[in-house]
Amino acid sequence: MKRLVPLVIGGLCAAVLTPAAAADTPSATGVAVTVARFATPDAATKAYTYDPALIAPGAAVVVVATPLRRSTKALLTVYGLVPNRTYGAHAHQRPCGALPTDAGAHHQHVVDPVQPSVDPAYANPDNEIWLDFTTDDRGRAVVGTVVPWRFADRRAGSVVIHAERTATEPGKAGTAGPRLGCATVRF
Ligand SMILES: [Cu+2]
Repeated sequence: MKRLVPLVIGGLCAAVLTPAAAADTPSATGVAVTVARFATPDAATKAYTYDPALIAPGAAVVVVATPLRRSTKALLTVYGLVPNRTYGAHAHQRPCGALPTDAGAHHQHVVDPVQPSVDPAYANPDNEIWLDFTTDDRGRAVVGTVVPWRFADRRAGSVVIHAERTATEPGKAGTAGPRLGCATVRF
C-alpha cells in the first residue's frame, strides 16, 4: 500500500487566512485549487460541516490537485479541527451539498462492478484518492498523495472528511465512519 506523505505545514495556512485566496480556481494548467472555510449547510457554499463538534464552522480547508504526466497529486491542508485527532478523507464523485450523501461514493479510477465498493481490489489508495490525516496539537494537518492515473471523462467533485481512519480489510475497505464535512473541488 502506498504511504500517505505527511508534509510540513507552512504557507498554505497563511493562504487560508487571506480573503483574496478564497477562490475556486481551475487554472490553465489543470491544477484545481479550493480554499474555503467550513460552514453549516444553511450557510455553506464550498465547504460544509455536518458535525460542528468535530469540524467547527470557521475551520479552514485547502485542496490542491495537480495533474502530472501520468499521475495526479492531491494535497489537503486543514486548519482549526480537533487537535491530535485522526480523520479519514477521500475524493468523492460529486460536489458537496446540504446532505452528507450529496457527494456520492468515492471516485474510483477503475470502477468496482459491485457497489457500494468494499473490495480492497478497488477500494484502495492507488485506485481512489485517500487523504487520511492526524491533526497536530493546534488542529492542523497537511497530507498528500499521488495516484498513478489522471482524471479523464469522469472527474471527482469533492473531498469528504470522515470520522475515522479508512479501513482496508475486505468487506470494509474504503469505509471511514460518518461524513463530518465536505469541500467541493473541481478536480
Ligand atoms: Cu469518503
